Amino acid sequence: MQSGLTGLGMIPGMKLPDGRSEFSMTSNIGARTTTEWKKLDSAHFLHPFTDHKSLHQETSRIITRADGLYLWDSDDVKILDCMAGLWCTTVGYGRRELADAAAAQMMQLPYYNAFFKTATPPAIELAERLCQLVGMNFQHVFYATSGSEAVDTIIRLARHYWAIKGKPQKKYIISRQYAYHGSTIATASAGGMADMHKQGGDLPFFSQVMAPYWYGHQGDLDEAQFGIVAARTLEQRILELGPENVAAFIGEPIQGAGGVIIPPDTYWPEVQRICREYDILLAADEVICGFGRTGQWFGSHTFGIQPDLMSLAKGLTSGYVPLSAVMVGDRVANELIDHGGEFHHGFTYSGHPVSCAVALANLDIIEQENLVEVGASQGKKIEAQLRAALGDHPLVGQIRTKGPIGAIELVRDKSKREFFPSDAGVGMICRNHCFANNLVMRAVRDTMIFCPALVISDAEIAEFVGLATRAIELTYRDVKGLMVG
Ligand code: PXG
Repeated sequence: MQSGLTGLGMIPGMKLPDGRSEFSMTSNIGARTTTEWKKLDSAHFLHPFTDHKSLHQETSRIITRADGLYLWDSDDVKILDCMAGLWCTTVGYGRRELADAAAAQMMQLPYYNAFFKTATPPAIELAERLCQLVGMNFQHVFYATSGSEAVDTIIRLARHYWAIKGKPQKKYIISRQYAYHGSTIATASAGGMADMHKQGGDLPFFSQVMAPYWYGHQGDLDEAQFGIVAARTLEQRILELGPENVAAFIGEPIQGAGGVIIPPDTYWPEVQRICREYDILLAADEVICGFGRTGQWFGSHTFGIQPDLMSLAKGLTSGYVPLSAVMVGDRVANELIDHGGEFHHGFTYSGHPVSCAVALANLDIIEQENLVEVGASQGKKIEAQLRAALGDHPLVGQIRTKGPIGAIELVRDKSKREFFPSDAGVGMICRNHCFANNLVMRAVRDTMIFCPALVISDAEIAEFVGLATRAIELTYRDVKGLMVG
């Protein structure tokens, strides 16, 4: 057997930023064959969100390297990644600037904590920069490592805030159907995924209301009317639970893992009104929507939301290293600082200096390359080209985008907005065709979703639209028999 390091080779000419020694981080994939990697993977690696028995029968695809929007597998097959990893790689793969920032910080100060009246420059600088970028009434940042930890922090902060205000009974967190807020016990409970509730994510004091999913909701309401109806399910639930028992509403500006549910324009203003009227904190989970994903810096900017709390992760570092943050608005921060006493909460890696240094370099790239504007305009091109190629396709019920994030609804009868029976697995059939054609596009139910890196070029857009069209056409051939007409 090889030791863990035998797969790492040195590439001459690569220098540490201080010039002291050469280094390489390239994995020598030739160290094992694809068959060996797959066998070892099946033997030892329990993947997240996976049916392990069926994966063992199918085996994994082993991804070995990446550049720009492309991945390569262990057989050197090139794959177009239109999911930015898992909604992460805003600036694309292979950005030397981020590797340099990590290496320089590791040599300068690889780790120190922020618990005992200490802090590190990257964490301080990043906090200032995030406050400037988010704007509104945000002047404080709390760091964690994952999106789940950030949302967990929001839950604890919201309850702590009300306890400080003398209302400890205000504990309920309201979210929505199809919401994804993480996979810890609390965040799975906060989310709206029934399968996660069944597997231990069923804590008390959480409640879900309707998602603003106009396309998926049968009925005659137009989008604007439906947005109000969906928002008012929150008001109804607050009244049922009693406003004196509700701490916060949490929502993703656009629900990502739930199927890129883009709410009608009427939705968020009504949610904001309801939260204000009943004195409920409003938390925006921007783990996916942050950093240009919806056409502006943050989803809250895109939809005009003024949240009290905001979670950030993924695009914060483009996923190169783990880091998350909670933006704490003045209303909560002032209470916490002035009257909160000690907040018994934090993580070993809160404000990790290497992660913060990478985040700063990532923000530099986004700013220097105008990626928020670029992403917004590339998103428009994606939508126009998808409409041209697939708008009239009988399987395609709706194409929707907001900046460089979007979805394609696959339906049985587009004239009636009628979906296939869920056991037909049409989305999964399409995802498999994408994968077989070396395109990463995800399926949520029968909704195909995409969120390419903001650096996607015109040629890559054309390639994406071509591959997506091919996969949808192949899916159509498979499922035509189930369709109406
Ligand atoms: N909030 C949102 C909005 C997310 O999308 C989390 C919190 C949790 O982040 P961590 O870092 O703890 O995973 C997420 C994560 C999917 C998928 O299937 C999406 C996520 C994670 C895993 C799978 O689209 N989002």
